[in-house]
Amino acid sequence: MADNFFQPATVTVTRANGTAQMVWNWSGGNQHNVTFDAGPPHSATQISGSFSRDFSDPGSFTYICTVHGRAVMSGTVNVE
Ligand SMILES: [Cu+2]
Repeated sequence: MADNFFQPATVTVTRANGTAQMVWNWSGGNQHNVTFDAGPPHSATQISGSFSRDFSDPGSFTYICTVHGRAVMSGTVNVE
């Protein structure tokens, strides 16, 4: 992610051995977070670093950055 967007905003991942891991990397100078509509784990609100989440169930997982809001910073992880 950067200021102020997720790139790419939509990602499709395929599970291997039942799990798919997604990693978000922070770039830019603003604070952001990754907050899922379906609940935690969420990332911290931070300026740099990374966050990873493992997905064991298929589905469409939507998330936003709560600092900048859904209209500005949102994304979707499609897990197959
Ligand atoms: Cu943000």
